[in-house]
Amino acid sequence: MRLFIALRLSEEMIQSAVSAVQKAKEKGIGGKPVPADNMHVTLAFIGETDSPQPVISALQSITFRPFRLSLDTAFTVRDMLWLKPESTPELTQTAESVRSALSRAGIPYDRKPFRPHITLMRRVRGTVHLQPVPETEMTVTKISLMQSVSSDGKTIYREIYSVNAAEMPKQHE
Ligand code: 2AM
Repeated sequence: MRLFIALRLSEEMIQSAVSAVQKAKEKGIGGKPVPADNMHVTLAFIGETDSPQPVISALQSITFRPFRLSLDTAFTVRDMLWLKPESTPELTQTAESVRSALSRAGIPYDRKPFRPHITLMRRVRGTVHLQPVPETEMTVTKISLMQSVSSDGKTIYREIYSVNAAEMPKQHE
């Protein structure tokens, strides 16, 4: 099975992403839009593996607090249109925690440096830089283990496991 670890997006975030695709099209950008249900931020790409169990165990060793994710700009990179979330220490730290947990467990993953993005379109023709994209933010409360399943030329991503953020300590008055 083909696996990756990702942050899934809120409905509102997906709507903003879809409207960025629309804006890019209005600016003459051609290409293949990513279906709204497939939009996500990849934290680590694992690829083909026999069983998800070692990855699930690695994810269970992670602790993280809920954090804010907001959108920044959308732009073309090679033949893709990317939507960039605002780069925050919490986002970088979360990707690092996931990657360290995989390394500790001896699970191979793509070691390319973390460049947070949501792919909006593939096989893009033309270049564009959209700024600002609609101001949208969400609170990340879980990290998802996703399986990529391809059939009939279509790819769908299924969440097969998720780990929730630790609760914030209660404020005492
Ligand atoms: P992309 O959107 O930039 O293509 C599922 O394929 C997810 O894993 C996608 O978000 C994809 O990023 C990401 N990914 C990261 N490294 C990858 C790799 N080496 N091969 C395929 N997908 C990769």
